[in-house]
Amino acid sequence: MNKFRFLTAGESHGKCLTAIIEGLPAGLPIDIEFINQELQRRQQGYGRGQRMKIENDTVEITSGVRFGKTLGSPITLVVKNQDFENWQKIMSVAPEDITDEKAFSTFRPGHADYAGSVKYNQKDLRNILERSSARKTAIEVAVGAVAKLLLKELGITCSSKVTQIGSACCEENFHGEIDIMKDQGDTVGGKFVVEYKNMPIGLGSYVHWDRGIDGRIAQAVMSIPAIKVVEIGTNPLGYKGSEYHDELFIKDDKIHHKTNHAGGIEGGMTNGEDLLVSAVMKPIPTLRKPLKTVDINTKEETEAHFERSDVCAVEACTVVAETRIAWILADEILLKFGGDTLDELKNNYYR
Ligand code: EPS
Repeated sequence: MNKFRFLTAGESHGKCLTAIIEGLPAGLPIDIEFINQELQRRQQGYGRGQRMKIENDTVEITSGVRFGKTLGSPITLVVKNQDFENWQKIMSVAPEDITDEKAFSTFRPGHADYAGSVKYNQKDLRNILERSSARKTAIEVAVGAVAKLLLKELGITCSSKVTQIGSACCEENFHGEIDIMKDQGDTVGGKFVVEYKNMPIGLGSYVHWDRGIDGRIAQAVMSIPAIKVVEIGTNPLGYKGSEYHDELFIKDDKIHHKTNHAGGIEGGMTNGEDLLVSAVMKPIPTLRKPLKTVDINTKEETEAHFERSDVCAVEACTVVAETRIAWILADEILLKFGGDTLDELKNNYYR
């Protein structure tokens, strides 16, 4: 069973996004400013849409923290949707408020609309869009920021960078690529890498398929909306074994690897080298110049629904990926080192 557990709730234009986290030790300092900075990072990046001008994501903590430190009890986080003010009637929970304002019936290819409408038997695709929207990644980042605070206590640090946007592999061309796509009413994806430093050895295991930390990280990153590829370390295609594998050497009584093609994971376990995770995000499927599709009501071919969206959200996605990896690392650390208090955890960790 997982040690660091949580659920999130909330629709894109509903009142708020909520999370309840369970499993953190007592005594962990909670820096709200840090959580808010992470939320701000997620809102940024060239190519974001109008929604990010409306929102100013900040967290409210309503349980589990007293005088700046965790109590060991469940922690509740709330991020308000500022845009709810404009959607109160449309997103009302009351049956008498039913309306077809903002309803839509033309599936966006590449989005959850079609499969979601069949699965949940919905004719108003708004009922699919609202929770499938990447808006929920805001509360996920807040949860990840709390996990990062635990990692920071153990000296584990994180960074990330965008390595490709569309066909542009050089940072100087990223904005140009996004501008071209915007002018064409199109969208663009890209690739990024996340790095965690000062990693402990032995998180994860080879003993069962579901205990490999590489598999857990891959799931956490792959299930971010629009992610299609996750890589750990160097993509091994085209390498010989003798070129790919990282030779070991000893210096000052410590064992190191000469290179880090493995990206810090061997045999489903962290090996003490930097953790390197890359991922590829597809272009966002909501297009100003819509693709061909079918209307769920008329069953006729038509053009896909368009509503306000981002041209490119790869930079924001790096923050989401960082924080999703933080969930897994926090969980594995608590599983391996345990402790009901931060002091107990630290004693076990540094022993
Ligand atoms: C997002 C909020 C959404 C979108 C975007 C991400 O807000 P709205 O739908 O009101 O514009 O901007 O989500 C998508 C493009 C999507 O397809 O899910 C956010 O907070 O990141």
